[in-house]
Amino acid sequence: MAGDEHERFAAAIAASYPFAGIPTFLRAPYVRELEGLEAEVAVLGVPTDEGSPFLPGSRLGPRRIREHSLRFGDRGYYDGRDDREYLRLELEEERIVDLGDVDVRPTNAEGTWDHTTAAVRGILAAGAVPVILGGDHAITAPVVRAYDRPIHVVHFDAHIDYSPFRHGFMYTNTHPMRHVRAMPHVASLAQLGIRSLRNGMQDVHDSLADGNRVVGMEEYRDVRGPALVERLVPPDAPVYVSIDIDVLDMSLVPGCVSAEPDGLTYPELRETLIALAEHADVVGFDLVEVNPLLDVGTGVTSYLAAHTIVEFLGHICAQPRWLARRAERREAAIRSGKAATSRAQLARERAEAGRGRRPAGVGEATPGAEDAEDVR
Ligand SMILES: [Mn+2]
Repeated sequence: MAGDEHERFAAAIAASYPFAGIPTFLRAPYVRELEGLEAEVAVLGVPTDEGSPFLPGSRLGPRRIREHSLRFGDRGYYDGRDDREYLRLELEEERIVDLGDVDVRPTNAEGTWDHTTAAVRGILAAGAVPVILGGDHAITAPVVRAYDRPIHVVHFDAHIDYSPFRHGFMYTNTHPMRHVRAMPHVASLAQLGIRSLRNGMQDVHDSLADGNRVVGMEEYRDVRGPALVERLVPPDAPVYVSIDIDVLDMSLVPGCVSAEPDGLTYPELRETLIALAEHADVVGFDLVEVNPLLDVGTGVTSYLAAHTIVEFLGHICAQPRWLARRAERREAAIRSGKAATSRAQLARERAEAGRGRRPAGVGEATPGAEDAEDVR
């Protein structure tokens, strides 16, 4: 194909609207190969709900969250509160990639866990930060065990998720934090938003006896934000964050099997996530327990999950420590002769190679770009 013919073709099949195209998270490139990965963020789905003793369906969470992420488009987002754009450069320069999903092993929880741990280890070895889409909450245990250095874990949930291991019953979404606490590299565990009347007294007492910090709604609302985060983790410490969507109030999450009353409002969750991004070094996070089978027609629960991930990720990537690390990586790449290419260069190269990706470069006029901005 000649140059302009190719460009017309690429523009003709570009997906501008959220209902079109193949849904990767924020339309990040779908990558299957970790070798030579330059990306800083790797999205990975763990589509299993075999740890759900009540209603199944959260295995469909990763797919639906990706679909709703497309409503933010592929150019990041603008926040009028501080009059700035988030994630734009990260997407333009393909610093975020989507690795697709872990290969789950139906009826073989240990097999699924092994694949999950192996996938996350690969992401960490490639120097990227994993962003994990659940799945039910059981998946947090095989994700956290993939880290090979000391980390702190901050857990948002209505439930304590600290059931004892009995008769081989240990792979459910009521167990992950007991696994996490037992891992030698987990320096501390803080559990926030814990409030369900179905939490067992013994489970809560066990968590406290193991030295975990359990923050109920009263303390959460009294302290909140930066002051709360300072109580939980040391400044600049590596922190893994696990977000059960049921930490939010029941009224916000119809598509969640374990929704509970008296939960966080979105601003209450948001301010603590942003405080964590600023105060600590977030080295990975997951969002779990979205169940599209139970959701209302608009998919608000999946939308809210995508919204939470996008906003948290936006603030993580905006931190000075993150920008400094990026500069270091770039310099190292230049020194080793493997300098990262800009998206504009990549697009041109791809267009020349005839591989059909939309040739939308930084600051370049693209046919249909005005329409593409309006993706909500
Ligand atoms: Mn949970």
